[in-house]
Amino acid sequence: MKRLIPCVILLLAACAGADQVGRLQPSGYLPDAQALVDQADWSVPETVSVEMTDYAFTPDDLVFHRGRPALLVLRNTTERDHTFVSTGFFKAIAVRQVASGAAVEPGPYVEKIVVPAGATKEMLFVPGGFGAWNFECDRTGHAMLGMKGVVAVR
Ligand SMILES: [Cu+2]
Repeated sequence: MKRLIPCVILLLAACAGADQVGRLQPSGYLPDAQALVDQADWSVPETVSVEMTDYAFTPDDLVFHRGRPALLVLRNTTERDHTFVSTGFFKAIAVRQVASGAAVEPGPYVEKIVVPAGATKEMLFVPGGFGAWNFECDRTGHAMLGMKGVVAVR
């Protein structure tokens, strides 16, 4: 019975159709994320727009720059929900906020972005570390069908 409980919790998390954005620092994330957010100049963020379709991200090769404030726009033009997930990338960035219209979720940490059918999400962030990581939509089967890509910080 003891072994069953973590599985149930994982299952619930997988089904929850909500962003995971907030103040609590998950293990392995930037300890100074809030300071990076507070110190950044947000007047001219480096902007990358990505369209989410069935089943692709376009473009699927994203590049940002360490220390340079950035805006990632995720536009879902389909009739189903999609997500943007990249644990490695998320661990290396400090997030000011994830917004959808007037609805704003403050960071500095993000573990998952859900973009509902027809919606757009905008993430303001500053990369704190170099690297290149895979990203994907974590809906069942979507990555296998092509909904994945690579995001780099140079
Ligand atoms: Cu998807």
